[in-house]
Amino acid sequence: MSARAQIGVTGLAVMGRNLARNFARHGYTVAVHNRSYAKTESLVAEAGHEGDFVPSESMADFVASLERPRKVVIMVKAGAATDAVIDELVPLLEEGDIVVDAGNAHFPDTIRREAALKEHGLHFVGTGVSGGEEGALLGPSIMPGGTRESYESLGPILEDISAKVDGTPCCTYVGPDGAGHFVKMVHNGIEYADMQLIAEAYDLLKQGLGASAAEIGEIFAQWNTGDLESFLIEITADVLQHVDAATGQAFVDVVLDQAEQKGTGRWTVQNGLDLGVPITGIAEATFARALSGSVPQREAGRSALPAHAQEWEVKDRDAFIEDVRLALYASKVVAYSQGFDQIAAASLENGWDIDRGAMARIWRGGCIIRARFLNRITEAYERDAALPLLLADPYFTDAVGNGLSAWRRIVAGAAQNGVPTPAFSSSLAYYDGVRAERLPAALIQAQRDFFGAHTYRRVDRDGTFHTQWSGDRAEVEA
Ligand code: NBP
Repeated sequence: MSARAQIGVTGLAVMGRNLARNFARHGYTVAVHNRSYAKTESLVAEAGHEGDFVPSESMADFVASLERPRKVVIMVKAGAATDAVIDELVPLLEEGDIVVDAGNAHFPDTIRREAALKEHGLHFVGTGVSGGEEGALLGPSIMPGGTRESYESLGPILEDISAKVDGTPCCTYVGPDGAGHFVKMVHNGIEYADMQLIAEAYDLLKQGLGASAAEIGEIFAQWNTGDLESFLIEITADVLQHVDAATGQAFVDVVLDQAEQKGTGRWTVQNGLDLGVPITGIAEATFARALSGSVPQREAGRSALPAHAQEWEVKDRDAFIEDVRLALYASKVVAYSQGFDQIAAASLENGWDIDRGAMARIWRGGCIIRARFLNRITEAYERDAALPLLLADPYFTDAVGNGLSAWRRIVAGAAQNGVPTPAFSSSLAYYDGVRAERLPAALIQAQRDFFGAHTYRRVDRDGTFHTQWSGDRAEVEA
């Protein structure tokens, strides 16, 4: 076996197969391997003409077919399968070789694996890949972590096969060890928030206007020509206009209203809690999916709980549609602002030094949350790399400020009319919270000191204090 492949892919289910084809189509000689040989054979039989593939049945032959330093991309089911493949690979590799995990690993696993492979002199590059099957083939958004040294030889290949926007690759070095998978996780969390906000906008238009799915689809198609232009808005317009062949009804009306999740939203929320970062948009989106799937509770609630809501009387159809659009945009800015805060907090905690503007740049193409609006985020972080709050960037302050009255009208209207808008409402509450001169947290600190002697700080002098609540109520310095 001559070592002539420039890159190898092990794990040839939908994602690995398409990624391997993408490398081959870009002129790379690609070593391919899968646990069961049938997938390798079918890839070479069906796509062999697209480029230069070097198939191997055994892992040893696969490794032997790679030029040094070897670059092996693992694309298997995240979790135990990844560890099994790593265990098989490591004894076959040599110092300086690069192992890329392009699956959807949880970032603490990536940190653990990176440390373990470093002991063997190997580079381990936990890499987020977004864009699903089609992205893997035609150009995904790629978020590689690991060492900078590994990026020097691996980066150009990944940039080559990534999506391009205005000629710029949707791939850049993210940061050490788990940084790439962390950023991919937050990307997925933001995707949850974006989808929930779009779903709430759809519901508002449906309930407020009594509009049909197709009519709402046309509104989304119109929105996709402006600031909201994005892959998710585009597919929403398409889905809403799709008719179910079996019944002739709007497709969305025949789909069961119970959303599922694979777990990345949950990971993002769990991490937000660990870091103490209020990612309310992502959390509400994750809980909204959970509520939709809470079948016994929904059955009980449906029959027992009165609405005492008003009939929604929308007097000006066009003005209402514009209000929903502005509220959607503002809520979306909040969700992204929170997600970027989470990246900043994790970057600080882990010493990752993540460039947030660059993350927005590599999400502009290839991935599910690709959107025109991401350019504005990159520009905001170019103006101030240490920006503490995306919402406070002048562009976003203006953009959200212009829609503020509309946002308040929509959230108030939804509450009065009994339409659940958890993400719209909590985003507005976050906005009002983060801009507040003074929050009722002062009372919470006083309560905590009362029942648990947790102490408090004062507005008028430095130090930490406790009031002797059960005694003479004298204040003592703690
Ligand atoms: P799957 O997640 O369905 O995994 C199937 C692959 O894992 C097959 O190649 C299978 O080999 C291999 N595998 C398993 Br299962 N256990 C193994 C083991 N113990 N040892 C070696 N190989 C093992 O594939 P996928 O949908 O292509 O996704 C691949 C990765 O990409 C996942 O981590 C996924 O989360 C991530 N991802 C997926 C998408 C997407 O849209 N699908 C998007 C982004 C990222 P076999 O053929 O021998 O059973």
